[in-house]
Amino acid sequence: MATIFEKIVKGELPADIVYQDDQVTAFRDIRPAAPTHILIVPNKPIPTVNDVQPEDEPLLGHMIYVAKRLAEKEGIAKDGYRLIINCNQHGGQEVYHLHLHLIGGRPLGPMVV
Ligand code: DGP
Repeated sequence: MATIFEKIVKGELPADIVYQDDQVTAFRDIRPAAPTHILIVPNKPIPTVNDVQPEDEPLLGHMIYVAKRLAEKEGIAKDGYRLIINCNQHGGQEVYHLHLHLIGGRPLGPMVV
């Protein structure tokens, strides 16, 4: 069954999309943890980091590169930001379509686990 994020990628559910290309879609998190909170998701549905295959390596690099460019566009690159990928239950993953959180726009403090 398609996840919420797969439906957003396909345009079947609304989202505040800030970037899209043939590999990834980036949209604002519905429950922002900071002034900037964007999710960068692969267009193809990879459930978790555990499901990443060798052929996905360029895609994961692209996700980080898109995050870097969006951080610049959001004006948070210089002060800094945090990139997070949660995996499975202990990692606090809620949506089982791989996604990279780009969070910034305020001091985030030490990482709390
Ligand atoms: P995670 O815990 O890493 O799986 O994060 C899932 C994030 O997705 C969480 O911060 C809230 C966000 N989210 C959940 N449902 C939706 C939705 O329908 N739209 C958007 N834009 N974000 C969502």
